[in-house]
Amino acid sequence: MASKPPAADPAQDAPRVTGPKHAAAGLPALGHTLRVAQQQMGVRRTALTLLRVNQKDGFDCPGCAWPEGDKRHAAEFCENGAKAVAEEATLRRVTPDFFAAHSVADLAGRSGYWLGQQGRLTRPVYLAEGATHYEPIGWDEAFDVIAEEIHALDSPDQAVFYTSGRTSNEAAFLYQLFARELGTNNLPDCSNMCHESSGSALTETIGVGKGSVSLEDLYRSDLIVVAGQNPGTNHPRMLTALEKAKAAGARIISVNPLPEAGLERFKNPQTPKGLTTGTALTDLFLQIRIGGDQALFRLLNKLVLETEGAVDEDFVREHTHGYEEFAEAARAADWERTLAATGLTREEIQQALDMVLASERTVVCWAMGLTQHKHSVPTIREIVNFLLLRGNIGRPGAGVCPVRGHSNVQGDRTMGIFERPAPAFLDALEREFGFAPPRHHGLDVVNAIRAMRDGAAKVFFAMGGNFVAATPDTDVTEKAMRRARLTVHVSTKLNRSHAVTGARALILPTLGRTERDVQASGEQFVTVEDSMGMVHASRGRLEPASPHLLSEPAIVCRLARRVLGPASATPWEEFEQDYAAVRDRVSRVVPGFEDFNARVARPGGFTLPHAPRDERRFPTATGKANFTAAPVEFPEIPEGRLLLQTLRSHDQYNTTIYGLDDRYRGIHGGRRVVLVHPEDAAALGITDGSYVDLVSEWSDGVERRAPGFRLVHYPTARRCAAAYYPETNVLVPLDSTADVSNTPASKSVVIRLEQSRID
Ligand SMILES: Nc1nc2c(c(=O)[nH]1)N[C@H]1C(S)=C(S)[C@@H](COP(=O)(O)OP(=O)(O)OC[C@H]3O[C@@H](n4cnc5c(=O)[nH]c(N)nc54)[C@H](O)[C@@H]3O)O[C@H]1N2
Ligand SMILES: Nc1nc2c(c(=O)[nH]1)N[C@H]1C(S)=C(S)[C@@H](COP(=O)(O)OP(=O)(O)OC[C@H]3O[C@@H](n4cnc5c(=O)[nH]c(N)nc54)[C@H](O)[C@@H]3O)O[C@H]1N2
Ligand SMILES: [Mo]
Repeated sequence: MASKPPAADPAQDAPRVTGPKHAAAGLPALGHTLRVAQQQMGVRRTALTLLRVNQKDGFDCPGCAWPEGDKRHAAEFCENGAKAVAEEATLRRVTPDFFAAHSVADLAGRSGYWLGQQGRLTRPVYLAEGATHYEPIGWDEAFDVIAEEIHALDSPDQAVFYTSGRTSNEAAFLYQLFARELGTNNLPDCSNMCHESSGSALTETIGVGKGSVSLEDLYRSDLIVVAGQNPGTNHPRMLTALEKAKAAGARIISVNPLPEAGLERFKNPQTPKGLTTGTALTDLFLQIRIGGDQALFRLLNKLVLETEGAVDEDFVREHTHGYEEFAEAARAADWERTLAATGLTREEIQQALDMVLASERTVVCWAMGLTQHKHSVPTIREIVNFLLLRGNIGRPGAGVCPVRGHSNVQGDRTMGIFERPAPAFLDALEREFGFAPPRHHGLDVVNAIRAMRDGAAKVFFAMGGNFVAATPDTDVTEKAMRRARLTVHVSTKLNRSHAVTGARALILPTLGRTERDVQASGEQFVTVEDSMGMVHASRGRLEPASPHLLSEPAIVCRLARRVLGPASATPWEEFEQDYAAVRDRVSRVVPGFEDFNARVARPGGFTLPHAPRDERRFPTATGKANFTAAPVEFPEIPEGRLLLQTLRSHDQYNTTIYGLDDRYRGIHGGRRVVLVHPEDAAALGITDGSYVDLVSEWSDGVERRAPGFRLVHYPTARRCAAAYYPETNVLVPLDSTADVSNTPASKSVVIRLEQSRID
């Protein structure tokens, strides 16, 4: 059956489809970068700004958390980093006139793309109770509004303090300090939706919830497995590292339901070869069914166990715990069940095994393709089993590499942005600041939504991000948000969360990474931590988008002074004036930051300690690296249904939409597409180019529907489908989360397709 686009197509999309590409980057990417950047920033600003990205005296790219090498190129940025910079350094401005012209209801009817295109926020604005429009407000008055609502709460636990992962270490440290002095651990963050599953699995098994490899380790490895990650779009600089690793002899297995162009072939624009053929990256592509990874690694583990001499017995004996129980579970792994779970063939798994056995030094990299399923935590634990078996942790060229998303999401967690802080961290805070921090756990993202939905949380404060668009179950979440007494967003750009408000609302505009930050003691810098535990300084040089902006640290300090009043012994004023004073405190509270100010002054910064990597010491409950033996799970896909993953296009940064193309997947001019295997589409009786509604099926029986998606034939794994987030978040049930980590299972959504109604 064929159908036309529905009349009320929500995004007015008209996607054109040209089919997937087989290589990423190269000259087209460079041209694209400059065009996008110049549209936002003009030619001169583009040149000045892009040359400072990721330089030792420049600012940290607000794109992803991939680290920089020690030797920097003049152009140490990628196409998508440049887009992130352009988005922030744009010359477009949202002024008070804009808010006078557009009511909140009007803003709520606009697309995320349109909102983002309006430019940088320039003034604090306030939506009074019952008002239809935001109006300018002074900073002091804005803090008065917040203080009034917080003081009216029955308990500090009725307030929620969200963080997105761009916030600097300094701002994050101050922010958690403020929340805890107030008396709550309600510090949900984007990590709850992102790598929480990795953190949960790694903390339990190796004792540190972070990756254990450096760039050097990648270059020294024999085998790199890239599972559930699309670096060509989301971590483009990683392709340079993979290329270098290959040149040094590494082989690459990619495990993905989609053939991602960047992993197939990389055309590095900074090398002569890159301008012609480029480098083939993947040696073996395992086109896995969504959610089949735990089964795959379990079977590989069985096969390793059955191979004479393949297990690193010395390592296992000396450094691990739980081997026998794990080995028993692994030996029971079943070929037929694994083939069903993965959709792979015996030959493919055998080939993978041969590569695993041939490797002395193996790294496994992963991202959202592994973390956003019900069984994500046991899946990542199984990867740890896989590495432990052959002694691949704490050895050069080997280890775990969860590739983090937001540029400082890892640092924010290190600074204490966590709803379940470790007692040792709270003890250190207590010693340093002389107050008793709350010990009971706070709300994560999903529980914060539940609390707002149920009226148990009444003040929502966001340090960056776009909460209503990034979180699952859009209808539920938006209703929850509207029940709040007050919603506050510290933001650089306009987004949907500003249009879905509590009874009262504030937008507090802030400096971005690219901008100069001058406080009473002079010009400041901030610090960030990348995905590999490197901490370094970031200095913006551009004039701020408006003279009315405050930095994130300044906002927290003023808010804390106003809300906590003289009862707080913390020198908030001093912290605002001089961020070095904040770093002095961090150096006494957070292990690994001793002598912070001196060490971060060195070009390139310093690396945080990581006991498993540095000394094969595993700070777990058993004092060893823990093997685990969870039952193998994989999603069941009912007859006539598909399993949907919600992912990123090449033209977006999470909920920020840069444009309507997904160049490497051959989608142009629209985002409402659903990628389906041609044979699955045929079996469902739906032709390429038809318009369908995606209807999510979940045990609560509630109908969740995303209307008007153009079906695109695509070589994805069978019975799987893919569509972009955030348009599809409406389909992800709030209660569908990963066990243990409570991360929304946004890569495992059971859907049916219904032909769209034509009005
Ligand atoms: N340009 C750009 N850069 C970004 C971002 C952005 O939006 N735009 N976002 C940043 C953030 S916050 C993050 S967390 C990262 C996200 O980086 P990614 O994790 O690369 O992001 P996704 O687009 O969600 O892609 C998920 C990948 O996993 C695959 N996958 C899905 N399900 C499965 C599965 O069950 N098994 C396996 N093996 N693979 C699966 C998908 O096909 C896809 O290739 O990127 C960061 N960098
Ligand atoms: N269905 C589905 N849902 C997902 C995902 C998925 O794969 N599928 N991925 C999840 C993941 S991995 C993540 S990390 C979350 C992302 O969730 P968030 O981090 O909440 O969302 P972003 O879209 O990154 O936030 C963008 C907004 O941040 C603000 N901003 C940008 N820079 C700054 C800054 O320097 N300071 C301040 N204060 N504000 C700034 C801008 O106003 C911008 O509109 O989404 C999650 N949601
Ligand atoms: Mo993320």
